[in-house]
Amino acid sequence: MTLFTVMRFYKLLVLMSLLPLFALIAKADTAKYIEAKPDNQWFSDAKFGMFIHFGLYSIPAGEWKGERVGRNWYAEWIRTQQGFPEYNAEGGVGIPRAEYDTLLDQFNPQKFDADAWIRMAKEAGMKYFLITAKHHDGFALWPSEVSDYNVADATPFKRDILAELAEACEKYDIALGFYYSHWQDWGHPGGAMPPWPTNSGEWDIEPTVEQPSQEDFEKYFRKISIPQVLELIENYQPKFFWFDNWEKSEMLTEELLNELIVTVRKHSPEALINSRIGTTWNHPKGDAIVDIFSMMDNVFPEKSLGRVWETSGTMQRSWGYHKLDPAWKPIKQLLRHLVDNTSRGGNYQLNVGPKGDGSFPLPAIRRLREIGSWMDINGEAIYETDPVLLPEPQWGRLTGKQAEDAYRIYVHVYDWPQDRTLALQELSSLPQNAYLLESGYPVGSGLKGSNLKLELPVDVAPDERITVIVLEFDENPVEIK
Ligand code: FHN
Repeated sequence: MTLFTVMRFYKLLVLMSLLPLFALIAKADTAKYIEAKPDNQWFSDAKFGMFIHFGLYSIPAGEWKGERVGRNWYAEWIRTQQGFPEYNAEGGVGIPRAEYDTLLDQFNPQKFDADAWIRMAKEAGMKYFLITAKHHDGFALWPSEVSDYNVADATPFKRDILAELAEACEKYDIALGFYYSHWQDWGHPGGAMPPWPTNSGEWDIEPTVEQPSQEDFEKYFRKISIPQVLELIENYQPKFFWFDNWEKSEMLTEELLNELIVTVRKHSPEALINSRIGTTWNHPKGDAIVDIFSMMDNVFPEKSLGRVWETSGTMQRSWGYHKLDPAWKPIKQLLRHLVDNTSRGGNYQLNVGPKGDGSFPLPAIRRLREIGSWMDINGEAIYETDPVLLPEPQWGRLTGKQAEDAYRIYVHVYDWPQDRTLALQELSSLPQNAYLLESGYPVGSGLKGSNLKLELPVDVAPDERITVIVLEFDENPVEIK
C-alpha cells in the first residue's frame, strides 16, 4: 500500500464520519427555510385578482372531433376526456399524446396582447394576475431550458408569453403570480396521471392509467418541476406561486414538498406559496407552513377562516375557454362572491379562459368591465378591509377599515328592504356619518335596543347588484373578542 493510497483511505474515513453532521446541517437548513414565512399582508389587502387558464387546450376549447367534452366541463382536461372509447380500448386513454400534440403547430395566438390583458385586469379593479405557466398537460408558456415542450421550441408562436405579461404587470403595478402544475404532468415521463374515465364514461375513482413508480415520479420532480420553478423565479421574479394538488397523494412525500418549498424560499424569500402545493393532505406540518390557503374550486366558505385565504372561481363552468358552455355566471353573482369572500377575510381570484387566438371571450370582457365599474365606486369597501365581528346580516355583508380620520363600516346591501329600514344587530353606537358610498347622500340612523337602525333615503336600490352604505365612527365600535 503506497502512502498515497493510505492517505486517500483516511480522507474517505474522515468524510464518512462527517456524513451524519452534513445530514444534520441539511436538516437544519430545510427547517430554517420551511419556517421562514414571508409577509402575506399585501396579498390579503389586495382581495381581488385575475386567474388565467391558457394553453394548447384553449384551441379545441372543449370540442374534439365535433363532440363536446369536458370533465365537469373542464376544457383544460380535454386530453383525458370521455367520449373516446376507441382510445381507451387501445390501452392508451383519452386523446393520445401524438394526436394532442398536433395542437402545437396550431398554437399561434396572434391576438395575444399582454398589455390588453393586464389593462383589463387593472380596469376590473384587480390587484394581481395569476397565469398557468404550465398546466397539467405539461406545456410551458415560456422558453424553458428544462424541457422543449414549450411555446418557443414547439410552436410557431415562439414568443415568451410570460415575459410579455411580466412587463405589462410592471407597467400597471399588478402583482404577478404563476400557477404551476408540479404534480399532475401528462406531458413528461414520471408526472402523476389522473384517474381517467372508463369506456362507459363513468368516472373512475381508482386511476385507470398506470401511475409512474415513486422512483420515476421523484426523478420527474427533480428534473422538471424544481428546475422549472427555479427558472420561473430567475426569469420573472413572481410575487407568488399557485401550485395545484387537491388530494392525498402518496407520491408527494414530505421530502419532495420540502425540497420545493426550500427552492422557492431560498431563491425568492418574499414569494408566497399556496396550500395546494400539497401541504393540506401530504405534509405532516399542514398548511401552517404556507402563506395562502386555497379553497377548492368555486367553493365559498360561510365564515371567516382566520387566516389568509382565497377562492379561485370560474366565469363559465370551465377554467380553460369552453366554446360550448353557455353557463356564464351573472355579474351579480360574481360581485357577490367577491363581497362574500372579502367580508369573511378572503380573496377572490376570478378566472378568464382566453380563446385560442389569445383574445378574451366577449362575455368575459363584459363581466370584467361591469365589475370594474362597480369597483370604481366601491373599491374602498373592498381593498385593505377586515371582516366586521358582528352577526352577518341576511340581507347583505359588512366590511370594515381603520381610515386616517375614522373607522368605517361598509354595509353592502344585497336585498334592498321595501320598508327602507335595515338593522345591524349588536351594534349600539351611533355613527358620526352615514351615507351612500356612490352619491354621498345621507342615510338616517338611530338606536333600537342593542341594534343600529338605518333609514334609507330611497325606495329602490341605487345599485341593484350591491349598494354600499358607509358608517363612520370615531373609533371601531365593535368589541374585538
Ligand atoms: O385540475 C385543475 C383544474 O384544471 C384547474 O386548474 C383548477 C383551478 O383551481 N385546479 C385543478 C382542480 O382543482
